[in-house]
Amino acid sequence: MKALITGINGQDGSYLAEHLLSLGYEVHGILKRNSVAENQTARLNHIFDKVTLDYADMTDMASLVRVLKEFMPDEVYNLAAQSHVRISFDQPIYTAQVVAIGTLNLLEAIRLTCPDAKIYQASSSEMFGNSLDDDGFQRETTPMHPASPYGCAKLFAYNLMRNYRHGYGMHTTNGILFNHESPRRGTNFVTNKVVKAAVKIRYGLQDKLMLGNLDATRDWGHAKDYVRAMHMIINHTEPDDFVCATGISHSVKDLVKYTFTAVDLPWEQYVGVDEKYWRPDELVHLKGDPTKAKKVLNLELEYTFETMIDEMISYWLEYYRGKANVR
Ligand code: NAP
Ligand code: G4F
Repeated sequence: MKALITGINGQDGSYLAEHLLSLGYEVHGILKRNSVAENQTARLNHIFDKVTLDYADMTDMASLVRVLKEFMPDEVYNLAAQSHVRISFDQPIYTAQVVAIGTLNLLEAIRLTCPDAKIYQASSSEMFGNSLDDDGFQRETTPMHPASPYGCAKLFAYNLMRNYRHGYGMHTTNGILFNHESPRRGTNFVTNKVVKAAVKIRYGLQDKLMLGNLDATRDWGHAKDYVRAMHMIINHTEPDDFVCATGISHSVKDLVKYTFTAVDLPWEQYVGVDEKYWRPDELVHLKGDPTKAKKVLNLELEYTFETMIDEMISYWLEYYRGKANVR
């Protein structure tokens, strides 16, 4: 089996590449051009010789057609995105070009070159916005009212998948994934920002941590569990849409308390709030109902919030050990 991953050098792309290689797939990915080429593939260093990479960009349909024609994949995982919600308010047009029009470019490119390929779209719980069912959960049937340019662009891409499924009979699927983290998470997302800062403070390498909304709640799972879900979703007999979530949510303040306690620091002394990390519109609560994925796909998650944060803490403790002026 041959898989093409857009966004292969991102958090999820790197774990998905590992997972597919372990299942015996030939794995191919696209990279967009970056001036510091060596940093761009940092998450792939350990499997660099096992995957093939080609330059292409979601905003350049000709480049997508070229790569698809060359590789003719059985499965395409569309993970590429400007994926930072706060930054989507600063760069709304670019975000829409990559996430919304980029997905349309990819779908058209697949329709022209390899229409039988199965497609997985990295849809997001950010599409729900502040819409909740009466029981406080979001699920596949919850109305979607996105609260950011990123969420709006993801909703466009989600609907395209459904439209190409119904209109052209293509095997297009959506994983509606709630937040998922790991030591490979970008350090400007809140979990890795908090964990990295707590460890640096513990080692005397940083004085303070400034955050935005501490009351927002998120349903945080582990990226390793969720890439297994991606493979299950694309390979389900009928193309369909699935929520992937833990069903448990925590506030940003809970995350801060858990992390600082784990490294033996009183969080109140070190954590402040800076308005620059607030968003013009805030998605306040996310908690997903994973019932459908559990029942239909038999999806079981291995990590809990606590084991995931512990793994991230261990990663940063190891990273800074030796560089530290421990106090
Ligand atoms: P990530 O670490 O930010 O990775 C995004 C990837 O997209 C990177 O490889 C990036 O390459 C690539 N990319 C960005 N713009 C591109 C372009 N114009 N052309 C080609 N590639 C481009 O995100 P992630 O956390 O792995 O998430 C993977 C996908 O799932 C994203 O679509 C995200 O929106 C979605 N999602 C994530 C979560 C979550 O909690 N992690 C939840 C729901 C949905 P560079 O690094 O070189 O820029
Ligand atoms: O870690 P975050 O930036 O993730 P957010 O906005 O929920 O988006 C992530 O999850 C989505 C799925 O729901 C993905 F689709 C998306 O691509 C991305 O992976 O922020 C989480 C919460 C927010 O409520 C934010 O306001 O943390 C709050 N927060 C508080 N202080 C902060 C900060 N977020 C960031 N990034 N930085 C802060 O200093």
